[in-house]
Amino acid sequence: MKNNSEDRITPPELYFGRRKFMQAAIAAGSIVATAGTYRLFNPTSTPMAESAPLQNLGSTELSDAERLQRGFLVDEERTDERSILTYNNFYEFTTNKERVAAAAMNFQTDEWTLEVGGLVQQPKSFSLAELQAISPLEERVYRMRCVEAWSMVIPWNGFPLSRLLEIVQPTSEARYLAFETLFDPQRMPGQKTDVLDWPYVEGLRLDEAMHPLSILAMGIYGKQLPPQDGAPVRLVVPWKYGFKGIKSIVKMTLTSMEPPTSWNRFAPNEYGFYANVNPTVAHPRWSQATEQRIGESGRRKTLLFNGYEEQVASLYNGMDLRVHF
Ligand SMILES: Nc1nc2c(c(=O)[nH]1)N[C@H]1C(S)=C(S)[C@@H](COP(=O)(O)O)O[C@H]1N2
Ligand SMILES: [Mo]
Repeated sequence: MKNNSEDRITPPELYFGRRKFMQAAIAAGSIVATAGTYRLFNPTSTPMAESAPLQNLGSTELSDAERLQRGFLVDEERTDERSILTYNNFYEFTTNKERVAAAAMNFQTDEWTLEVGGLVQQPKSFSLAELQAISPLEERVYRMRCVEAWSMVIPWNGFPLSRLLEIVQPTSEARYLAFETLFDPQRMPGQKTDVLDWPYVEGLRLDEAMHPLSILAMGIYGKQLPPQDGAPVRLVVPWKYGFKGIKSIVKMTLTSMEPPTSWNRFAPNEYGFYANVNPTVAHPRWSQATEQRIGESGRRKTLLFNGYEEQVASLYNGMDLRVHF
């Protein structure tokens, strides 16, 4: 999503349609020009961390019809696991999407703590075991739409963010929730560069954070979240652009004022605080009307609120979505 680094990155339609692309290239006699691309992205050989199966998967009492209606399940083909694990944005490791998995493979998260404080009655530092004990992990199959106009369908395992907030009990003054990623340049070498101000920060309005679709994810496809996707715990808010889904969270703070967010700080005219998916509000440098679903050929129409309009539109009643983009 960053101007200078994105230019170096091969567009996904090239390597996800690699076989076709290679055939076309061979036919055109230009194999030499494509060899580099092929070497760069070969998902079957990308070294990455092995993820253990999750122990505390919960069975949902809801029928599939109810899950569909609530937006917990989407009636579209799931993106294959390999693509989800090998095509990532995580600038703490590298700005090259195809290299994040390898760059993050030795990232250790065993002694993790998540500190929750600010305007709460019960501030608490959660160990990983305590986080996992909050709730059995439900499966949520959500669309994921990056602001760069590619998308996936990801089966997350997680629990509603509201469950954690109920434990710490926000005070009546709390109106926003601020998030912070780990800052540790030894473990996250991308933090030795200045592509962004570190640590990565994000925020939600408290009613957005309390919405049943907002989850803290600890797994994908029934296995522990791998480092490249934000281990050990990351935010998922499916009606917003992917960059709101802050990874590897160490701190959450309830506040009365709108907290700063990394991409808004970086380019306030390009990335708003709300970042709700909206096909009618173009990014200043590209349209948001359509998207490339990873693994598909051709483009899909982008849906208002990423297809979750029925569930979330009421959060924004009376707001001008062009002003609060
Ligand atoms: N800490 C942190 N969180 C982050 C990012 C990042 O660079 N650092 N990238 C964001 C962006 S732009 C996207 S699209 C998603 C990508 O999530 P995925 O790699 O699991 O698909 O993570 C988001 N969360
Ligand atoms: Mo993104």
